[in-house]
Amino acid sequence: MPKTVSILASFLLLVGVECVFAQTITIDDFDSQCELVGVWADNKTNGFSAGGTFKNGYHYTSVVDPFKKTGREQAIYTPNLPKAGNYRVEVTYRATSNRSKQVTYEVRFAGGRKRRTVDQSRGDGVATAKLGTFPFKAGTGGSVVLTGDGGGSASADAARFVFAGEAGDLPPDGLDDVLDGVGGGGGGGAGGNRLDSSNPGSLTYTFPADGMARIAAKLSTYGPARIEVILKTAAGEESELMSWSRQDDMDPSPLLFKGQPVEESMQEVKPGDFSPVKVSRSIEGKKGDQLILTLDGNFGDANPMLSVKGPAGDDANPGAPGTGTTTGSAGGGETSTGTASGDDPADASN
Ligand SMILES: [Ca+2]
Repeated sequence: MPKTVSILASFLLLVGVECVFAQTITIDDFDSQCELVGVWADNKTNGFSAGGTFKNGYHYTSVVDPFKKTGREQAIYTPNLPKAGNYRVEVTYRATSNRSKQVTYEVRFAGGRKRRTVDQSRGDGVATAKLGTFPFKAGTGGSVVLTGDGGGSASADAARFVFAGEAGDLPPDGLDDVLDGVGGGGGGGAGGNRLDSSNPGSLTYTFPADGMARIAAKLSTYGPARIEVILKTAAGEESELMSWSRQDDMDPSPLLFKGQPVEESMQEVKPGDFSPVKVSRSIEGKKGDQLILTLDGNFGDANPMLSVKGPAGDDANPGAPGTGTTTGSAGGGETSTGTASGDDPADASN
């Protein structure tokens, strides 16, 4: 008997542990953890089809009275995460052809922020945008913020946070990702292979063997500033790989990589309003070749960065697991997978 009880107790303990921690936390637009800022309409008010959305409903910003949007609408999803770790973040919305092509989602995670622009006009019915996998602390410190633009309608349905492993087991950098505003706190500035506003200047990275190194750059600044990366071969030949100069936060000048402008390094958030975006590039080198990185200028409160990571197995920035190591989902953040569900023609008026 005692043995049976013991086994039963163990079983219940196991089941109990499993039940305590939900792998996926979903916040609906009608939940209290989703704060809607500005003027929002919902499908129920106007009798539109829910289009397969979570909990049978969604909100949207309308271009007509009486729910006409102000242009400053936001939906802020704040999960109460039971456990620290990496979470895959996805959002759903009701896609229709009259939606905005530029709905911004900003993921605020432990150590940084990442922004993605989603075209909500693609697809028809409920659609999902995968924003990537990010480290979060337990609790309510992280969030996803949807911001509509001044043009078309934006739609808000659910945000999902799917547990994807312990923090520290971050997947390797897989994409040229779009990372916004990694704060000094997450910078791990002690690493010798990262420059930022608290640690500007120059550093030299030497290839320990033939292989690839990965350089990430983002030139956020409020005053004149520059980034420069030079490859110096073991034979002493120098070539400029990256250069980026901006006069201030209004300067739209893009990063030059091997002399060519990298358009994606500056994102036009709104017409005439540009924002720098983190860009990563892989560089091939031979043993003994050097990369000379320089970041300097008058940044003000901005958080520029320039870093280099060595080949696999030679993480050039040990001890700073949060440093820019965010990875977009393999499908890319801007993929929206619309499912063809019964469209509501009346929706076209919102
Ligand atoms: Ca919903």
